[in-house]
Amino acid sequence: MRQSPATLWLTGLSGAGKSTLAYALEKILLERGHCCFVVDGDNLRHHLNSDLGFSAHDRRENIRRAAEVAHLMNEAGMIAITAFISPFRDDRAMAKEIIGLERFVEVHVSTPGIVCERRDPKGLYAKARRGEIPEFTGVSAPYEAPLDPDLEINSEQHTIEEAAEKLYRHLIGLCYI
Ligand code: GGZ
Repeated sequence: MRQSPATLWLTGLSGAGKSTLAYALEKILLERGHCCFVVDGDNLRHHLNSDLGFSAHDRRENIRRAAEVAHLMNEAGMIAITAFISPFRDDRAMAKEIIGLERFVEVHVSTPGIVCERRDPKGLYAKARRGEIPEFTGVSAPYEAPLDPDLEINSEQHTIEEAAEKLYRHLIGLCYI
């Protein structure tokens, strides 16, 4: 199947639906014969990046390593789908440089904070509000939304299948697949 490598960089708050969307898109791509791989923040933090915390410095290193992994995937010809909060514009700009301007597609999963907090699937927002998790994005640490993302998806306004299909069509529109 013809494809050119790209990295779909999903950024958004905890609970915005980044990972769910990433795996839904992976499923579509695999079913349609494309070669792809999900690089997930929660996952990487249990393994490759288990030495890192959530200070601005550690988040930057987290993003740097994630971008290097995505770059390797792209070099191997795969489409990479990353799911990281990646809250700082500068860090996302660094990721774009590592991956390459022509391969980097920034997707803002823009589910509002209030919705993410209401969902709170792991109870992390509640813990953060009680002061049990320091520097929690959206509560006690900043999230800098992209100013000009390639694509914006609010998981409140679409089903996951619709949102994944929208990403798939976007890849077609950009001639990656
Ligand atoms: C934000 C945190 C924090 C703090 C733990 N701030 O929704 P989750 O739970 O399953 O995924 C989140 C994950 C964020 O990791 P990232 O690698 O994406 O973060 S970053 O890009 O900012 O480096 C969340 C959990 O870790 N988590 N503590 N303080 N999210």
